Amino acid sequence: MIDPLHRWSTIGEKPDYAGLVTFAGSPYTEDAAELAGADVAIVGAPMDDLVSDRPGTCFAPRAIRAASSPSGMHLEAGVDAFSELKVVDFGDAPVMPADARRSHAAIEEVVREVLAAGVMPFVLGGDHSITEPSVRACAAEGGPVGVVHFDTHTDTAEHVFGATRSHGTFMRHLVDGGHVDAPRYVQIGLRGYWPPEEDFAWQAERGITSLFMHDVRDLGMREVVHRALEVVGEGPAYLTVDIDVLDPAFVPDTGTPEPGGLTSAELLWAVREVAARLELVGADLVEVIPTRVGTADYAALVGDRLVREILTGVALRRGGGRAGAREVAAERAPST
Ligand SMILES: [Mn+2]
Repeated sequence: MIDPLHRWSTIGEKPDYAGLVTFAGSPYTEDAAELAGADVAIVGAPMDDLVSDRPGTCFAPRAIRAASSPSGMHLEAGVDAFSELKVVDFGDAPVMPADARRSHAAIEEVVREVLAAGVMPFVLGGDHSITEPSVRACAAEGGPVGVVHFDTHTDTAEHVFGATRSHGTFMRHLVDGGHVDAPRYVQIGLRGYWPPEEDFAWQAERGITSLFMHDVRDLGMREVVHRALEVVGEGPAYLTVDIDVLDPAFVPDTGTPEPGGLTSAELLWAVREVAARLELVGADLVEVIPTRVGTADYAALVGDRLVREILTGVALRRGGGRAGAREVAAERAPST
């Protein structure tokens, strides 16, 4: 296990731009035996073979790590997720360029190793198809999961350009395969012009809940998240965040951007609230396309902060933070 902060321990603080690039300066290991006692393991899934438009998400795990900084207390929640939780960077799954099947198998295997150690996996994509092997591993461990899915798109198509394996079809595979409990599956942030009506009909037959951007506009973010939490309820749940749910004004660097999306402030609050309220067994963040270095890459920076908010929510759920911090955080939902 390598601790990137160790050399700076006498000073007390490592500069963000120096040292080994791990998520938030977390200790790094690729040895599953060293996961014992950890709460969360970061796993990179650097593949983008299954995109329908712009590639580049294979560079995101490194870029998100490089845009991240060592931890500190969350000023609103009153908790430092990285002191409350033992977070380990478990490195990248050994993906194979141009062989999505083998890449998915590699991701599934690494996520299984994390789960077998009793640790929550947090996967950094990659295109959104990486959610398929990650959820499969989670469901194999504890049964079908409920899902909170932030995205512009449903990703439940039967085909995209005639291909069944795609970042636009994986949720259908997960539902059909019994890995996702459809009545406990909710989508948030849908908008635009895809998928066609027959895919929404397929969803409705299975009891999947869709919350659109016009619902966010009409009801407000707090009510939308409240409804999502009601849908998922008790039991194991998985949180997947496609960064294209954000308006391209905030993050244009994603494969299939669509105007009219969430603000960063809305999404940062929402993912923390979801993580604080549900029994998360796994999570991922996908579809970031980095184009700059370090914190100059805004997509990677927002990606890093989304992961932190989710970890802050997990820490709050486990009793961390100031007294009443969970309630305070919920009260401060951004109004839209
Ligand atoms: Mn997606």
